[in-house]
Amino acid sequence: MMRFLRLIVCFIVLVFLAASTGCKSPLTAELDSEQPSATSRIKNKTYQDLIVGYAQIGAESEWRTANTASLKETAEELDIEFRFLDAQQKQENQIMALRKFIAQKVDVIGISPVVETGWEPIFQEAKEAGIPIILVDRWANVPDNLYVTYLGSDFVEEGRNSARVMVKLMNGKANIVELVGTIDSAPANGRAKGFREIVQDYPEMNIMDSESGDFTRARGKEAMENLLKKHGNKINAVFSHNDDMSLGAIQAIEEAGLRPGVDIKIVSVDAARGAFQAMIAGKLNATIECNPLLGPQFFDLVLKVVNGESVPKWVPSIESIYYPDDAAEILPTRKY
Ligand code: GYE
Repeated sequence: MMRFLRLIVCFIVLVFLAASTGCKSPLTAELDSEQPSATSRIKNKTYQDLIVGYAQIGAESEWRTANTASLKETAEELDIEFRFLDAQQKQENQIMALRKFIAQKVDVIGISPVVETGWEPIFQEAKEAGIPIILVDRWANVPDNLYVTYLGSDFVEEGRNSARVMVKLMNGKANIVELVGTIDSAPANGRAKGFREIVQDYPEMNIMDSESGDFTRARGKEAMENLLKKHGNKINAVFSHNDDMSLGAIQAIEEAGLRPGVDIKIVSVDAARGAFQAMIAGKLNATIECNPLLGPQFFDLVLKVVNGESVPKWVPSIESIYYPDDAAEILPTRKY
């Protein structure tokens, strides 16, 4: 009897707890959902209501300059309060920028993480402060629940395309040196991986050496000088992770008395104006497009996120491949 009474008391307590903690039976939940919820009654935010913080990597390349301009121009057009910080290619500066944005209680944070790793603690801080993070251009290696979406390119596919182009250009036989972007950055990791995925099926496509040029023209030139010193005339192909490093490499090759684009074929990534000019001059053999004009798509995502709309976990950019043949015709249409 006592046991039975105890059971009844437990049941009543459980029912009471469920009711007071908002636990609902499927039926009551369904009925409730027909009423306008508190959030749907709140008016949707517009661009003018928003404060957006953005932690940019730096100004290392033509690509980055175009990317920054696209973000700033779009923010201005849409009349958004845009707080932009340039981290000069240093992760610690990006972390400081994020901390600042959290203290300022911005609505959304956008970031192009300079490297892939080391973001979890600061992303966690933003999450605890209720500020959503959108990854732009570069991906960060963090659990899915620490960012809302990633807007950017498929770097592995860019690497695969670079290799496909290189295989054709060299008829499946080459001594390649690789100019690597910023070490541990998503584009450097992805492009290196994709390139190898294709090249491994061609036994005579030999990746002789790799050196980082940190995505800049000056460092690309230095890296190419070192590689030429080490391997001399053996090199007949360069895979460069971006156009700025390719332009640096072109200078180094010319200074070594060789013809870039002829003695040493070069395949590059970005499709910036400088690459088109180099192709017209016959010094670069192809460039794989990586689109930096992400401003409009970024702010579109920001608005959706603050208004609770669902967004895909990855929004990829649409990209092409360009060759010297039609470079002169295409150059005037290029926006970066
Ligand atoms: O390819 C390079 C830039 O993250 C995709 O960064 C971007 C890369 C781009 O410095 O030029």
